[in-house]
Amino acid sequence: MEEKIYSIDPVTEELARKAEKEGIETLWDRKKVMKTPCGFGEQGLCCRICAMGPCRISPTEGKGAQKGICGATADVIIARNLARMIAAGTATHSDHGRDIAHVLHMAKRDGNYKITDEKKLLNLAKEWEVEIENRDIYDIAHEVAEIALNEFGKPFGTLRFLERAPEQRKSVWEKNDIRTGAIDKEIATIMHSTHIGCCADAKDLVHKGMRASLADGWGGSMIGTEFSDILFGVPVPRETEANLGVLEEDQVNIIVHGHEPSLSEMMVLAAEDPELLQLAKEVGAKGINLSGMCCTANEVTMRHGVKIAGNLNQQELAVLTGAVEAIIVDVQCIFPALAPLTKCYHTKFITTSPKAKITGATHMEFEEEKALQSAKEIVREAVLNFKNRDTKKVFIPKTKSHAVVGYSVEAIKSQLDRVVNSQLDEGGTLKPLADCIASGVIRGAAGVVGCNNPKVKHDYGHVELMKELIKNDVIVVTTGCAAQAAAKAGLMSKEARKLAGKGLAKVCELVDIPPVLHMGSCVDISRILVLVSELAKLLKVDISDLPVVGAAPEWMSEKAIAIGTYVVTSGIDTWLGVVPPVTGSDIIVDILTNKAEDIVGAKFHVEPDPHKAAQQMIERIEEKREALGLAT
Ligand code: SF4
Ligand code: MSK
Repeated sequence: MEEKIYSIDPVTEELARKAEKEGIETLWDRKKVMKTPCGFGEQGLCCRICAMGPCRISPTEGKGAQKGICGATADVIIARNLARMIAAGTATHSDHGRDIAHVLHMAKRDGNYKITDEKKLLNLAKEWEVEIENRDIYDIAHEVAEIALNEFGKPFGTLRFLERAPEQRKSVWEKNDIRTGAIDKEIATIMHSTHIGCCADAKDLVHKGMRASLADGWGGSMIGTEFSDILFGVPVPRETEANLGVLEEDQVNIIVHGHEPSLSEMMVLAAEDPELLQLAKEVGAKGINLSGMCCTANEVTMRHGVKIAGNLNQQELAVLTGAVEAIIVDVQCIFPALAPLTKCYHTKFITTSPKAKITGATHMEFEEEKALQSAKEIVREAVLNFKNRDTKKVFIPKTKSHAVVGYSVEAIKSQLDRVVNSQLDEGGTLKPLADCIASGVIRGAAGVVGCNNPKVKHDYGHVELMKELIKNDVIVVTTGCAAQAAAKAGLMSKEARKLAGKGLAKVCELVDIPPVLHMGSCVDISRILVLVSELAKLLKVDISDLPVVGAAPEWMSEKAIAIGTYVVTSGIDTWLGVVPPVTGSDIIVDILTNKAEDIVGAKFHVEPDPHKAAQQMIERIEEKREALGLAT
């Protein structure tokens, strides 16, 4: 049989082989059946916004349909599609943020959800001018939560978190009318403007997309991150392991998959419940082994060291091990394919969110009012399923990697304090990092984020790009499935310092960090925004002046489009490894990859080869250094 190479990850390859042997289909098989993707769709040239269509525009100028039935041009159709993708991504992250704000609003001293980080709450209360003197901490929390919830629908004003950006950036937004208002309003405006017969100006639609994207990064995502830290703790460096080798043959294996920590935090507690551990023993298991997948894994590994089972493309492979008693999901990035697949094994596929019911799954609604009890009921199901495991089908690959995770901005600062000269510097700032960048010991920083996509060899884009960057003294911060690729490839271990250039390796040794820093889940890209804002303020420049770049080498989701857009709109050049569906419009391509720079000081670059992308990113970093007059 012809050997297909899907991944650079040996575990993924081993399990893909098992799937082939057992006649089980995976995403790679379905991709193959898809054959050549639709050329119209690939270039963004189809519109099905109204029932006069669908309309598709010929990619050849002067030949075939050049306009939709309503007269919309290719530029307008592509701009509308792009704006809708941004709106969908923004809605998804922001609804996550809203849910977490609701959880803070219901937190109470004797409840399941409590305040873990009072300091972070009080800092935010001060930032938002909430009275804190002589008040119960829970009253303060509820008021702060209510203010956050109003950010979604307030009739007037701009988003509060935009104030965290440096003054120069705020002026750019002000000048270009990109200071975003209420989160829901920005999303609704895009849905309105892209309706048949409304906005038909491609440039203006991209502008609307840029403004809405800020409602993601500086709105819903930032609320998600801040409030999760307040509720569940600010991440600090901790050890973990990554890849499907974290599954245990003699334990009940439970995988939490999805995004919101309100569920996964309770699952962590439930998996430690003495009664359920006893039950596990009674069914013949040595314990309960909880691990995570996709961004839920990032949330619980950053705060508890829960092991990372894998990233997006590995969700089916987890079931294929035959050793998973239950895969528990909430929202986003969950393949519906898990429903038929789990029927081939004993694995229970349990959905928990009213927002993401999946035909063929068992739905056990997670009720936040009785969160721990709900979580325990779900874990009990998994434990009782252990006896149904078919040992003949079990194959757990041995490979797993060691990683250090948990680099919140606060954690990075406290690591940097190790090199602070107490007579010269105050601690608790990013100044040592700014100094290292200014002196050229570290040339710059890159945020490498985003998904897996079967158009790219699994993890190849992430890992090769990161390796090339650190080799050239560019420190890498990462989130999402990219972070998990790095963890599996060993780039988050201290040994990875030997892959770094001399300057970066020295800094990593002094500060005791790996060269690739795990900053969390996709919503935690807001941590990167806070980090670059503080760096820019320290160096007294705009974010767009910093020798800082971004990349999403294997992106696939609408969320990733929203992220890329807010990163560019925040002033950071962003490299995409997968071509977005906009190439049918020269005008849109020109705005995104060229003119955006005149507006927001940054633009998109598209480069599928990670080595070439790394070189381009390094050149960009060097250009920015030169413009700032930093050491060559
Ligand atoms: Fe066709 Fe215009 Fe309707 Fe789109 S909105 S489907 S281009 S008629
Ligand atoms: S989980 S959005 S595949 S990073 Fe956030 Fe991974 Fe992309 Fe989902």
